[in-house]
Amino acid sequence: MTKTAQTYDPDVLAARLAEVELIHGIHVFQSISSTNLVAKRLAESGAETGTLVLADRQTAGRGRHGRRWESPAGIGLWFSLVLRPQRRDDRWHLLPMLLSELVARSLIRQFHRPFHVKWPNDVIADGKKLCGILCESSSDGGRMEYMVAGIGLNVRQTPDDFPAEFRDTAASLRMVLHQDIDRTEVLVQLLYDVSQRLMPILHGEHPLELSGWRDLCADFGRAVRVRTPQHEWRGVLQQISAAGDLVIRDASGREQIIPYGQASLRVES
Ligand code: BT5
Repeated sequence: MTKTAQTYDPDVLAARLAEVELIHGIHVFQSISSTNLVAKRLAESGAETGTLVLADRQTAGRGRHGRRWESPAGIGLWFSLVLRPQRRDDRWHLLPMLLSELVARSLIRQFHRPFHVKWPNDVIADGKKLCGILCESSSDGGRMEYMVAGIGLNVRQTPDDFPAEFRDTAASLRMVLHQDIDRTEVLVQLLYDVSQRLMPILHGEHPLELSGWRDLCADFGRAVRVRTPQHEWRGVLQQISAAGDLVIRDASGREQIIPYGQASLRVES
């Protein structure tokens, strides 16, 4: 399969996203450092909820804990949203989990095949990472000022487009669906679906909860390795607590609870 060039047309995007309640203001870039960085700057200068920052390419795309997010031109969806929750909620730190569920559900609706979530911030297809989410927030005296939700979704890559280090662990929609995909169409549908579920939560009408996330996680009962900078655990994944913590049973039968935050999870079998 060859790849025809796909660029974003800001007018088409504005017209297609006009019906999406969440979206207020669209900033499209050909190449920027990181959509999260630009969205944070916009938020600092007052950008409202639903400001969308979209880049064809990121030169310094970021993952969690300073890791790199590969974001070449023409083949992925790299975007960030500014969100300003209207209600205090001590569960906003779970936004990456919620968003991974919403992305997976939207892809299931669009493409009628399974997609899964992996703790804490990934969407998985055929056991490989398809999408990663990075949320950053700013608060003032305990009050959440804004959050920036960054989503990176691989759309049109072939295996050769990924760097060798994660060629075996990364996937794109094209690789799992065996067809080329229109990025703009996926984005519009995705934002529509995210908006439907997120607006009532942002308005405080619905709680942020994880039951729907659990239904899409295929890792319960599997052997896992969990790492933090200080420690490593091995065990079988039992559950995710309401607070988003991992609950694993280790070889001696003891339950270990690993807080949501610094940890990375690897599924071993
Ligand atoms: C993430 O971090 O998964 C969060 C990624 C968020 C990216 C979006 S793109 C728009 C917005 N702007 C940004 O600057 N970032 C957000 P983490 O769980 O730390 O995973 C990072 C790891 O995934 C890397 O260390 C690589 O091993 C792997 N990786 C990097 N690029 C990838 C890609 N395109 N596809 C699959 N895996 C990748």
